[in-house]
Amino acid sequence: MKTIQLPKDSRLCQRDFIFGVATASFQIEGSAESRLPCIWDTFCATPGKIRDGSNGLVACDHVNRWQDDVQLIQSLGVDAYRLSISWPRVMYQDGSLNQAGVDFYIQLLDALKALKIKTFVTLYHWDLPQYIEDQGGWLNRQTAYLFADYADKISRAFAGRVDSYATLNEPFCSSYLGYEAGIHAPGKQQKAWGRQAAHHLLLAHGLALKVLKKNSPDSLNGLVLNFTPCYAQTEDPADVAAAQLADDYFNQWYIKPVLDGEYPQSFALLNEQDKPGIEPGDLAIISEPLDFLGVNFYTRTVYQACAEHGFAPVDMVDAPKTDIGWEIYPQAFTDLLVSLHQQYQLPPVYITENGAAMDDKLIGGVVNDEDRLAYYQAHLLALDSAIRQGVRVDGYFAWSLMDNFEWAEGYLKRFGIVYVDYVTQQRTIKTSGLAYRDFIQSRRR
Ligand code: GCO
Repeated sequence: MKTIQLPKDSRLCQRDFIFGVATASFQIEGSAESRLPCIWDTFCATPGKIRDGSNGLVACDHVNRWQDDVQLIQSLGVDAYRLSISWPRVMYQDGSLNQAGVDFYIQLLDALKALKIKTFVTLYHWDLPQYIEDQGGWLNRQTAYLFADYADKISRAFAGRVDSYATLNEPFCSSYLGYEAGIHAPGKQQKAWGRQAAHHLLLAHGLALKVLKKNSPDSLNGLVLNFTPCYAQTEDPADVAAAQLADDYFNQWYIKPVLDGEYPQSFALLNEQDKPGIEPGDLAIISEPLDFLGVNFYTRTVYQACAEHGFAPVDMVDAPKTDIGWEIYPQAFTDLLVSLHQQYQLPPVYITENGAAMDDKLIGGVVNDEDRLAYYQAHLLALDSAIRQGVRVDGYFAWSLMDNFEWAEGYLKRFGIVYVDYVTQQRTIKTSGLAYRDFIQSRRR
């Protein structure tokens, strides 16, 4: 069966539940010559950082092909499209707007609106202007204020064309992967830097959210966080404690300041030199109430106790995995949403990313990605289960509309429900994309 099946009484079968597809600027746009350099251009140009040595200079050539891509989005029958704005494409170093860059997005937003496709815009999906990184990037508190200024100017320029704004996509990735683990741009590698970047990103979110509520009161304004639920390898209290510590450090660190106005208690376990600089009033700014919370989910991680670091990930060698090596464990999707619902006063939730990298092959013009379709089937059922347990979820976006630049993996990992031939730029809807389309349209009968 090459279809998606859900119980007829599922919330996901209701017409007002929003289904969409998602992308991000650096991953699809190309046309680097018409924007300022960003930290990912610098990272790609650093030997050894990107697995296939690629970059985002062309990517999916979306800036030149946006009209065809809008038709592709429409052909999938989705209710909404999630995109991100390239900060270096719309602003110059002096803080003035790059009108050509702004006009690119205005024409895109207008075209989507004309087709009655809702627009979910993320203002920061990791492509920090390099000139800001040169001034310290997210280690510099001033960057939070530069971000708020960008949010102010771009939301006024878009003037009511946007149905939803998210300030940031996944501050965990920007801070931990970019400043602590060193595997994402800008490739810095110190615990203190990761925690300080996280704080300044959360501060940037709070400052920008207040501006968006003022400039765009009719749009849903919020934040997108990724969660990788942490499970204990055994019921041994040491393993359970390890999983809880990891959950604090990788997940709760970002949501608790935003929803509760405080860091997790494990903040106190940080060495003094690793604690971020926090100024009076910061947590009040960060916890500006959200209209919605975007949740990105892919997989889980299992942990065991570890004397040196407090927790150590366990490789689930026999578990089913995607092509990027992430365990396929849909129960964690249900568990995550139910646990967030139990821990916090959640605003309405949108699943802003869910999907899988698979080893796709284009054969005779067809990509028969039944493995990805099975992933979507299992995770939509898992989402249905969480909703039946009381979690309010109003929408779901497949990551991704099309294969694209997968950060440190370059173009080696394909997440799209549409296949991209990077030589010809030909788009081909995969079996999973056809099934996603057919399911979405079946709700309209
Ligand atoms: C993320 C990013 C996406 C990734 C996707 C697959 O969640 O990491 O938002 O840009 O491409 O998640 O890793």
